[in-house]
Order: sequence, then structure tokens, then C-alpha cells
Amino acid sequence: MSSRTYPETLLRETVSLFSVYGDFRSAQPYGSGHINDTFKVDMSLAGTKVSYILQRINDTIFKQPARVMENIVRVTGHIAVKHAGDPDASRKTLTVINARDGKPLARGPDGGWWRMYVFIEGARTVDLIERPVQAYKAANAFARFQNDLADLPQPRLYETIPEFHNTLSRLAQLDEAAAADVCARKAKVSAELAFVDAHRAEAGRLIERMRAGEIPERITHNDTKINNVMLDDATGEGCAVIDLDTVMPGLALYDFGDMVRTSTANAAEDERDLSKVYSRLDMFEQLARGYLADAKFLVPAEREELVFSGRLITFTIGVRFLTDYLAGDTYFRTSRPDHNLDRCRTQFKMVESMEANAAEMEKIAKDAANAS
Ligand code: ADP
Ligand code: GN1
Ligand code: MG
Repeated sequence: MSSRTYPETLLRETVSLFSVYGDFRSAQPYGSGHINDTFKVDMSLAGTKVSYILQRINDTIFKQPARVMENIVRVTGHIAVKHAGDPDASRKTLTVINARDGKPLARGPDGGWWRMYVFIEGARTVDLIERPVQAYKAANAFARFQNDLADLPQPRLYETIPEFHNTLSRLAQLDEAAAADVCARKAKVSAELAFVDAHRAEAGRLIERMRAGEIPERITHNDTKINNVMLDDATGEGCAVIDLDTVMPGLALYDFGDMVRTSTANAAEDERDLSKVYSRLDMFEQLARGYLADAKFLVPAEREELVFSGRLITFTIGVRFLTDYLAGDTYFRTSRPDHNLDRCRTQFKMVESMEANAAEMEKIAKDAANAS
């Protein structure tokens, strides 16, 4: 999917549907997420600039935006209550702005579903980790997030995308896309398809252990890439975990695995020079330490699979990029031809790097567990 453009009048009218005050100044495309259309909105209130995030929810992917928002309201409300006494409580989670009709989303003049959040000031996201300490802080923030949600009252959260991290169903979707080959791209990806075949045998490992009752279901984020945590400008702490569309029942290991995928990467997710793409052990060490410092709830089977989860999720996301490439780039936002193929290649290169480092990573994870 290539980027949509929106006229400013549409954005201004959409903002007016929400309970925000002051004069609209501007709305600029913001961030580098692959799914939603995100804007930073600046308003002026009594001469002071106040900013918000305005997002059009991708309703091709999230079929029931109202249910997604229901989850987000519950989750952010729960975290806000837990941190109510903290000095910077308002920056610990997203703050949902209701529409003027009291709902947490509104149908815009374009027919799309829109939402607004308070813009978290004094913090930023990074697409590629810059220093090992950021890996520690990010992983620690995601562990605290899982901790905070462990006692979310019933009912079970809505599954916004069923089977989201189920590698076996992702492989079935790839096989379908390869068989249909709607863009006649299959011949170009024979090396990637061979890589997939060589990895099918271990694709069901975590699901089997979950079905065997060894790994529990938890409330998890499911999209713990490094640019989904805001890092405080002043302290470097992970202040708020954002991008909550996929918070739902899942495996803690999928969250840890996606951290390994993005936070240990030496190069961008779409880097074309694969010699630059590898997984860094110094980053992994800090990531494991930051996560284990607060993820005290992990059971032995989860601890045993920490390193494997990094390979599995990275492989799974690579499979998803490859599927989207074969299907004609309908899911992830792309900005150049072969963008999804380039992304698939970096993921598979990362898997190879993690395979080469596996023994070392196991040792680091063990030492981190002993230190926690
Ligand atoms: P996507 O689902 O497309 O990845 P995100 O919700 O992650 O969308 O938002 C995209 C980017 O916008 C984030 O990576 C972050 O940089 C920025 N962002 C999102 N919400 C906020 C917020 N409340 N305050 C400040 N920046 C935000
Ligand atoms: C998407 O929304 P964003 O850009 O944070 C995707 C993740 C992938 C990621 C790959 C809902 O995340 O699952 O891991 O791209 N989100 C969804 O970069 O599919
Ligand atoms: Mg995001």
C-alpha cells in the first residue's frame, strides 16, 4: 500500500469532531508506522501551542475499529490508574481524546475512522536503536507494560487480528499467495521461498508448548518494535508504550521476540545492503537485562525460549513481508518498488545472524536471568 495524501481541510474538519480546544494551526504527517495514517496536529490555545496525534485507523486491517478502541480505552485506563500517583503520570500511557459525541473515535468526512491522542511531549521514538542503553530502557518499558496489564479485569480483550503471530497460519497465507502469484513475482523470490522451506520444521514450536500448557496466554502488546515505545528526552527512560492496536491475548515471548528483531538490528528494516544487516550481541545483552529486570512473572518454559523467540518472530515478519510482496503490496505501507521484498530479505538475514549467534545469545540470556 503506498501512502495516501489528505487535504488540510479534511484534517481540520476531522479534528473539529473531537473535544479539543483552541485554534487549528497545522496537521503534518508524522512517524514511520506501516499501518495507520498518523498526523501531528498543532493547535493554539490562549497563545500556547498544544499538540495532538490524529490517526486514521486502517480499517482494512482492523475490521472493527470500535472494538480496537474499546480495548485501548480499557488498557490505557488501567495503566493510568496504576500510575496515578507518579510525578509524570500523564506521560505513562496514551491519553485518548473523545469525539464530541463521547466516543473514542469518529467517522471523518472521508468515511474513515479517526482517533486522537494527547501528543506526548519531551520524548521520541527511534526507528533504529542508537545505543545499547536504549535497548535496556525499551525492553524494561515493555516488561512493565506486561506487568501492568497482568491484572486487567475481565472480560478477555478483543482479538483485533486473530492468529496474529501464529507462524503456521502465516505460512499458509504465504503458500496461498505464492500459488496465486497475482503479480507474477514468484520466480524472483525462489531463494526466499527456499529459506522459508528450510525453516518450516520449527515454526510450530511455541504454539505446541502453549497447547501443551507449558506457556501461558497473557495480555501482550504484539507489536513491540522499537518505534512503538517513547523514550524520554531527558532521562532516556521508556516512558510510554504506544501503538496499542494489537494489545490482546498473546504470548510474552512474541513481545520479547519482536524486541530482539528490531532492537538488536544493526540496520534499518528496509536496508538494501545486506552486509550491514546483522543482530548485535551488545544490544541483545541490554535487551535481555532490561526485560528480565521486570518480567519476573515468566515461567521456566518462557525463559527457555527467549532466544528462539527472536528468531521465530523475525522469521514470521519476514514471511509476512514476502506474502505481501507476492500479493501485490496491499498490507504494509510501501514507498518504492520491491520495498516489501527488501524488508523480507533483511528479516531473513537477521534470522541467519541470530542462528550464527545462538549459543552466545543463550549464554547472555542465562547470565541476564541470573543477574535479575
Ligand atoms: P502505526 O500503527 O502506523 O505504527 P503508531 O501509533 O505507532 O502508528 O504511530 C506512528 C508514530 O507516531 C510513532 O512511532 C510515534 O513516533 C508517533 N506517535 C504516536 N502516538 C504518539 C503520541 N501520543 N505522542 C507522540 N508521538 C506519537
Ligand atoms: C507493523 O504498525 P507498525 O508499523 O508499528 C505491523 C507489525 C509488524 C511491523 C513490521 C498491525 O507495525 O506486525 O511487525 O509493521 N503491525 C500490524 O515493521 O500488522
Ligand atoms: Mg507503530
